[in-house]
Amino acid sequence: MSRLIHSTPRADGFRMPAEWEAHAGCWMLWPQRRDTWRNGGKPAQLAFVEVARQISRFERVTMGVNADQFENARAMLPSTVRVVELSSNDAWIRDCGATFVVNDKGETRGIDWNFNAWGGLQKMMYFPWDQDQLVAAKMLEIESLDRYQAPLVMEGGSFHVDGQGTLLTTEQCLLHPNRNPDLTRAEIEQRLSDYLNVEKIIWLPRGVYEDETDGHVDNLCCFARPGVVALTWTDDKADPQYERSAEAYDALRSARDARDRPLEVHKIQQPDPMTMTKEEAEGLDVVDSAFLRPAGERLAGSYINFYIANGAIVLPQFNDRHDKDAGRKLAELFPNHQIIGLQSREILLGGGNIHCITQQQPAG
Ligand code: KQY
Repeated sequence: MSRLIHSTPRADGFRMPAEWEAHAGCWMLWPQRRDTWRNGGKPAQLAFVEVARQISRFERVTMGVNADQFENARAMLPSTVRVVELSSNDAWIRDCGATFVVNDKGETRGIDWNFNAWGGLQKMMYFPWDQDQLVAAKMLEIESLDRYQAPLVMEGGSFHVDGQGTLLTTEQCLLHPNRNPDLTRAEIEQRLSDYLNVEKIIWLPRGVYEDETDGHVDNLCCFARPGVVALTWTDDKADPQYERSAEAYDALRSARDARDRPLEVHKIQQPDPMTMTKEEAEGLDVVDSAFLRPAGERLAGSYINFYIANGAIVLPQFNDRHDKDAGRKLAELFPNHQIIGLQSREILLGGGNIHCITQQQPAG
């Protein structure tokens, strides 16, 4: 049974743990929409299977699947992955799924954000998103965990926390008029603080160039531990990402966290600019009610979009000259984690990466 709780996590003594704190497991959703995933979804399904397989070596993985894909997903996924029927419109559980919070007694609850598919009808990523909106509540029903309904249009990829009271986000996303046009910055901060139990919000101006989420922070930078941040970077001043990373770097270096620590910032060189090929674009179904992805469009590739499992980092790789360097840098930042690089271009073609298709459930 999952009860709807009418107070806030902060009032009840719950907080969102950092991603590196112990997990009970990881949630994913199965990719199948033919306007997001090329060639009927098959290449993306193979990529998701590999992500699930690798994470399931370290923690339990649950894959939510629409009824018509249950048999296919069950057959493609290893038996170590739990497959449950859980309807969705697409496969971005970081964004539409529950965000988990814990208290000192080891209890876990979930936050159900108001999901509008990254900008509602203004963005028109796809329509409808009614099943995505139910994903968080269904996850919590399956786990018998109580649920907070947060009065904020937002996605899980639009913030990162250090588990010690600090939150990172971008102005480009959370202050975008297609999310919460009637709320002031101060009101948004209050809600973040009430629901995630944070004291300090560090606002970065913009996210990654051409990121269709309006600049999710989870593609730009993340905490590696309290006081330490990894940031996607390029030294190429002619690249539109340069300005964005440079302004984020300045904002991070001049900020202090909730415990008044300055932040150490590690630059992770981005992959060379990538674009969608003609063949890839032609593999997508054209649907009136969905975002069009034309050939030649820049893909928002970044190594920052990795998932921290219990004892492992599952890291995007792009067949790029920077792949190995990203792995080395992350191994330095996470000396107690095994680094597992996975080719993730098929996930990137859908508009996100490994962090966007996963959601950790803390051990509580
Ligand atoms: O980056 C993410 N968190 C999700 C990207 C979703 C894009 C929708 N096509």
